[in-house]
Amino acid sequence: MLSKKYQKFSELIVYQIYPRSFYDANGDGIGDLKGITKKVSHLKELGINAVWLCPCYKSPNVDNGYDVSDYYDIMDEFGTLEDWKEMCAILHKNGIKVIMDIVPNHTSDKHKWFIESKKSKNNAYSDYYYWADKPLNDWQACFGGSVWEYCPERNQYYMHSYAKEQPDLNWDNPKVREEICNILDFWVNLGVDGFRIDVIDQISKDFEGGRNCFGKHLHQYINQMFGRKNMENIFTVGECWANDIEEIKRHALSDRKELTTLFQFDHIHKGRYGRFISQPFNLKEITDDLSKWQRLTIDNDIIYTLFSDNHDQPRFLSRFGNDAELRYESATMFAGMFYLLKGIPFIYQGQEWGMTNSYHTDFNDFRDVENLDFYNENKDKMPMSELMDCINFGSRDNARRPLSWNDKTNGGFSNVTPWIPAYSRYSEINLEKDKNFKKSVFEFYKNLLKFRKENKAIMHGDFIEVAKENNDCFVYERVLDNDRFLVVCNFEKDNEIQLNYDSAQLVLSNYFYLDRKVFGEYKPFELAAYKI
Ligand code: TEU
Ligand code: CA
Repeated sequence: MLSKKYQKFSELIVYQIYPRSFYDANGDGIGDLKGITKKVSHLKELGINAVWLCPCYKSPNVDNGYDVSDYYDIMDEFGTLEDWKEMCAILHKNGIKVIMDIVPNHTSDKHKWFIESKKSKNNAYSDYYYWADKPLNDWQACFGGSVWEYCPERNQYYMHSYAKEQPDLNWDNPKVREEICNILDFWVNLGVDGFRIDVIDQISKDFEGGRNCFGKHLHQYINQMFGRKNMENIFTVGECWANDIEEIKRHALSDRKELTTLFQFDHIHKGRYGRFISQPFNLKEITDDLSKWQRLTIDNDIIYTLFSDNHDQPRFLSRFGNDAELRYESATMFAGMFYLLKGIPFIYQGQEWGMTNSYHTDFNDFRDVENLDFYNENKDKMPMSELMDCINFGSRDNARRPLSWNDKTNGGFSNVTPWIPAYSRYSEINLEKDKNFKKSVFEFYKNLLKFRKENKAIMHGDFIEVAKENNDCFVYERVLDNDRFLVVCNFEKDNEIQLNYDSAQLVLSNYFYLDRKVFGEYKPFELAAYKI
């Protein structure tokens, strides 16, 4: 049974904001903090109670803010610390908690620590990063090439798990740990309610075991950050690629003095090979992952995170659903499929009105550092049209196109040319239009979240999968004492579900049924929830 404090955390419904693409309030083509402040009423209407802000610290933006050059200040394009305080106060006034994204594994190469560190082998910052006379291994960096980069000033190599402009901090240096703790305290003192921690598993490296993560000190380092008194009521979600429950328990959650929860990515890898090459898939593979992790987290008393999308993934709806004639049906079915499970819902901006992938034929329309890498590696190996298909399929920019608030210039995001070309379908798919449709994705999200908040069985109940043998749907019960619900998520085909629940009453439907029996024929991407 979860402690009271954890019960409270598990009632969060988080909305993820990628500030650069959310809303441009001052007309320079870049989303900003004032833009978030302006849209608080939208968040309130949706019914979320927390926002996670992707990094908004000072940054040269090689990796859009995940390369931080000053953790104590706001990036110029986004505004000032005063703007942040104003935004935070307004969110709080509306009952919305603020979760900051902290990047402890690496800094920007323009951070003063690195600028100093690379000057010599014996200065105050020389051990803030990993330095070696020659590459210590053949590990590959996430955005291409070796993790080891030569630096002429020191005549040594430094390590970078991501772009070469993102040197990894040396967490084995106690001074580094202290610096990060000071940064966390600074933001806690300003009133933040939680942190999303970027690649938490990588702050301790397992050099002997040959893994760039889950080193032997991870437990200690996380505890040093979050096991402190002032962190007691701070919500923390770690980003980490663990797929072994024992590892998660051992490293991240033991005694609950470390992280509240972490993201688990198994389901996100399906249907592709690497990032840019698509593979056939069956939705059952994904729901099998969800089902497996429901069981594991519930049995081990761990809070799970429910998400289909984030800023690193193409739109789930386009990858796994039908983003053409059944767009409404798949957007809403997926919402029900994830957010009626046990765990903390995370909604990524634009999901709530069914934004899809964006289609572009010119490589100049893309911005992400990761695309460039793939492009350079493959431009002589594949025909251009095939290369562009891969990039359109897998690019993180799919999630980073400016939000389509209405059908005006650039989807109402900004009057001027945005930092990245607008979402290709904004005149057809935008919030204003969506709200005027009978089939409104936004309306469905509102009802769904309201339903979730009103029913303890959905927030806290057990999960029992049923009709497992039917490969074309995902059906589960949510149960808390006498309170019982049945959720039917039908996949893309018409499908007969042979289950009898005699007194079941329909409570949610994306096909506008007022009543229907559990037993029977379900339509493509139909979602039906019943009180049983
Ligand atoms: O992502 C870390 C991560 O696990 C990568 O695999 C990431 O998913 C990337 O998309 C690889 O294809 C985090 C952030 O979420 C991401 O935006 C950053 O680029 C990265 O860390 C480096 O800070
Ligand atoms: Ca702006």
